[in-house]
Amino acid sequence: MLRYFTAGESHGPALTAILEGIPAGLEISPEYIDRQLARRQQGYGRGGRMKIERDRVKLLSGVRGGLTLGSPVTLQVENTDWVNWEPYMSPVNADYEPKRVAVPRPGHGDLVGAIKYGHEDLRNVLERASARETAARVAVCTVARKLIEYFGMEITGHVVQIGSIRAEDRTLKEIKKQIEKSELLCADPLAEEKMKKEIDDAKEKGDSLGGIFEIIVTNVPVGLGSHVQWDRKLDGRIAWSLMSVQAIKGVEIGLGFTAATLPGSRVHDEIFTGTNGYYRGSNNAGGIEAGISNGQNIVVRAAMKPIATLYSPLRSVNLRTGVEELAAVERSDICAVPAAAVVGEAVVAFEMARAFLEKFGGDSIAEIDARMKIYREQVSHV
Ligand code: EPS
Repeated sequence: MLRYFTAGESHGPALTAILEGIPAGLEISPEYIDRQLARRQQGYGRGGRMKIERDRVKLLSGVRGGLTLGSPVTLQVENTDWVNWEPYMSPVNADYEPKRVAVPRPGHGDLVGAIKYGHEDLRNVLERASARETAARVAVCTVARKLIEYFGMEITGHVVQIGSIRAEDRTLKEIKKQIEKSELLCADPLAEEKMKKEIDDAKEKGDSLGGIFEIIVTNVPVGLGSHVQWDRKLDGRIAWSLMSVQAIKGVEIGLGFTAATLPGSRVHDEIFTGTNGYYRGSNNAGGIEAGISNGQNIVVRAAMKPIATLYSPLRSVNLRTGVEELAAVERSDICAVPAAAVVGEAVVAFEMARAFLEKFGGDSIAEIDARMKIYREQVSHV
């Protein structure tokens, strides 16, 4: 079973992740993971923290000489900002007062977390609720990404909407080419200019912006996930993994919500047969039917709400005095949708790897290679 945990506070010494169940013999390097960490830090609209950090992973266990051992992989990303926070965040002697947060930000975990865990200082919640945690997730899920890439799958994320600006549809080839040079991971340069303008306007007003990103997984084998039990359905698992990313409020697969507005004749992907076996005339299902990958590209979109920290804060209540006040202002981003798209790629890659290992699992890459070969022969005629 492939699983991971992350740990670490936003202004603590480091973020740590432990990955278990990755087979032996997978090639992995810190540089490969760092590329994804760097992508997560980018994006027009990011805040001051990204100028401080230069996220890099340290591999502390489970990898020897560039190859996984089959034992748990420990990954660590140090917080450069820790030097500025040690007096207030130290596990031993922490001075709470100078950094105390008493007025919860609507939309952040501040209030609910404080009620649930009995904290008086909201910092005890926000430090872990922070999207800084996604640096650990990108690091750990990138090992899983390497696994699915080894077996031929490829994953692409791109931004399709920011605020009210929607990008025009593009082919996957165009998307891959355009996002290389985009500050917003957006394949439509005209829309990108408008998106930047909308981010600038939000910044000026002390506001924040959300948006939508899309993840596409190509070269997916038929048969990942299963219809036989609710928690084995691949679409459900992908949706869960994306919804677990900070600020994600909606997920749709294939046509998604649009499918609800159309008759069945315009939704379902008709089946044809040709020299290479079965094929479809469309991909409205987004590559998954009955919770099982059908061999088409997996296409999934996630909606991110605007970041909860507003520089022109919303109304709230001071939990110490009980008096209504404006919410606390923590340093933050104006818009982090491109970063969320990179996190989305990572968590979807993890879920694909998990489903892949359930089907073809073995303790080593060589063992899985052999199983894949048999399966490919078995389904080659369909
Ligand atoms: C983030 C680091 C955080 C925030 C952001 C994401 O750093 P700091 O709190 O020191 O500015 O920039 O987190 C949030 C937007 C949030 O609401 O928690 C990161 O590394 O991605």
